[in-house]
Amino acid sequence: MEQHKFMTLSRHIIEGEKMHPEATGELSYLLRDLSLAAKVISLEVNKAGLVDILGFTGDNNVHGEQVKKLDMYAHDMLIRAMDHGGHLCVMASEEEVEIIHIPKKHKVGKYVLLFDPLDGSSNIDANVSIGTIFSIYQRITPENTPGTLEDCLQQGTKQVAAGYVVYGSSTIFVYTAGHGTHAFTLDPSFGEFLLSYENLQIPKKAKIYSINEGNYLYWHKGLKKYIKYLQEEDKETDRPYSSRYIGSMVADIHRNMLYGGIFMYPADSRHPNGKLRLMYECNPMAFLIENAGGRASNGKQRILEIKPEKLHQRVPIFAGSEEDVKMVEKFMAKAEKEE
Ligand code: AHM
Ligand code: MG
Repeated sequence: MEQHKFMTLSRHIIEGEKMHPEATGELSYLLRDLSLAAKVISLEVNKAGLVDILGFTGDNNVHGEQVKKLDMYAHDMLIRAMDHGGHLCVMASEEEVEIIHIPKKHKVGKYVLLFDPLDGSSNIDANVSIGTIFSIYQRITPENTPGTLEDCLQQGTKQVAAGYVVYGSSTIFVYTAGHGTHAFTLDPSFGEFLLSYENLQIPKKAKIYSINEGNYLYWHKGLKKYIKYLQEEDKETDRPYSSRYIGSMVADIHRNMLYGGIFMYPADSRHPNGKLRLMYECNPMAFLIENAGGRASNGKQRILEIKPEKLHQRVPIFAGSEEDVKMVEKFMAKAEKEE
């Protein structure tokens, strides 16, 4: 049996930076701090059924949705873990309307951090996997000044690193610093993330589709045709596909990373921009997926090339196995031509 390399997340990050002589090591510190926050959040998520933390805070978040206590816990924990390292100049969270400044008493650095502290939180009560998603950029404003909204509103192609943490049957930290996408599993007994998949490669084509079919009535004509196509029988193209939808983006995308497949949160007649947020969910996932050989688009354009206009902007997303994503794009373009 092949022996796995015994490699911790921190060592992997440091070794990755060593291959780039221009690197200052700061990104390693940032990722290390993020992994610490992930461990603390993971502990709390695992305790959620035991302590009185379930239920609503009663507040609404910036999108008008009810916020659960654990979302706010994760949001606060990330800020506490990240605001004093001296590497960040500004942050933004899906749970806060405005950008988050680094307190004046701390040094500001050259990086920008955007995060969704606990995605899929409507699943907490049912013990379904949820996750943290993050995205890191270099600042574009002058050094040693407070970071601004302009630093946060950068195109996805400018990301220097991105990742997610799945809190599931085990806790898994997946990251890319632009050279492959790697996954690490938390060993709860000694609290280290250990390498479980180096250089994840999403199969070019798979037979799983993932979408909320309850919205069928409101979909684009091309999308309706595409889903029907996936359900037809055809041995040559290995159809019908299987449908798998957890309703927790991190878990759905993580499954795609391992088995391949296509994840979709499209625009529809009720939600012209879809549901998921460009800066906190789609850009980091697109960066991870492309680094694993997959594809992510809004149906017409690469997610990473969308010019951000607003911090909390939503975009449609089709992401996963390259050939599957290309196929849905084709169906939608064809239907548009026919209109
Ligand atoms: P959230 O940020 O409020 O948790 O919402 C995001 C989640 C994603 O994890 C998931 O893909 C999607 O919402 C599911 O939405 P729906 O219930 O409309 O299918
Ligand atoms: Mg979210």
